[in-house]
Amino acid sequence: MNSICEMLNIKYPIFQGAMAWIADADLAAAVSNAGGLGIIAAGNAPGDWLRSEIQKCKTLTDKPFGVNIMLLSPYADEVAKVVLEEKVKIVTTGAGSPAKYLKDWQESGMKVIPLVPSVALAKRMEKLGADAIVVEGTEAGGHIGELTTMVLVPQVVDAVKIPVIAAGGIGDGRGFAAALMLGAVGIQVATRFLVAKECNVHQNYKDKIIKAGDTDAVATGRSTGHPVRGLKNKMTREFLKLEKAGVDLLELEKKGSGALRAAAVEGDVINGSIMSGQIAGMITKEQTAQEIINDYLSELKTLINKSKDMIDFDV
Ligand code: TUI
Repeated sequence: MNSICEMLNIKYPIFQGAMAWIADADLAAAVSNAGGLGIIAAGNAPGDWLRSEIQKCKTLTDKPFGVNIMLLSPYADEVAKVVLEEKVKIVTTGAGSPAKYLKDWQESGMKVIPLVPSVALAKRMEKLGADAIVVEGTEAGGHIGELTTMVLVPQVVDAVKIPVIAAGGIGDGRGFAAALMLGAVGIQVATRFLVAKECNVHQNYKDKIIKAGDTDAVATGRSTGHPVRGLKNKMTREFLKLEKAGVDLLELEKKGSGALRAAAVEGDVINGSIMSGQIAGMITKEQTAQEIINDYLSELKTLINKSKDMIDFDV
């Protein structure tokens, strides 16, 4: 059996990536009910919000689900306690090292899966005792690293023994097949689930994703050290202009905060931050979480079945 499915007791090795302000109990439960791993994003939310989403998720699914803790959050300590108290079985982390929480979490039987954007961090997480890792290429949306999924996954697979889940740029079953070929045991998908029928993100946000083309997801903030990928709009154009002009970095960061909430919750897709991965151009319609997962699986199966015929030259 697939190592990550066995470890987490899930049917398919497809994680739903955390999306702050977006990935709530409704989306996580829908993905888990469809056989994947739904993940509630704690994002920048306080502990009581997370607690009620976890409790809601337990009423919506009897399947395993996870919580993602964004380590830059001012509420990180608080939500780290909530996942213990609510006996969440799987925690993923992003935007930092979960070192200070890892022991407490694992002593309570939780599986801990950090997200990393490099080989060095992957090795550090394995040494700390992480159960698996998600390696995220720069094709992903939101807070990103430098390396592409294509070059990062095989290098991390060679460097660690724990299971590797690939993330960033995996928009359909072709990406799923490629990730398995690179040595990953599973995939994490976020942007595609933005347009899930069960996803509560504002309709304006979904419409922007559906309309986006191949070059619409751009990275801002490379010069601040916290690059973030999202769809081009007035906000990204102004941000890039200020960045180019060498405006005070702190001022720039302030401009970024609150912008994701504006787009995701209020539907302000002009001044807000429409975080998105580079695969937005591949998304053409709203679907249920089950339909999205079924698409990945059927495309993967078709490809694997015809993979021998793809080598129509001598090797
Ligand atoms: O975390 C993400 N993506 C995110 S988080 C987010 S919310 C946000 N809010 C305000 C400001 C910025 C973001 C939106 N998207 N992806 C996983 C990820 N983790 N990418 C990079 C890392 C990472 C970076 C540094 C992981 C570990 C790390 O370690 C540094 C260290 O040594 O402590």
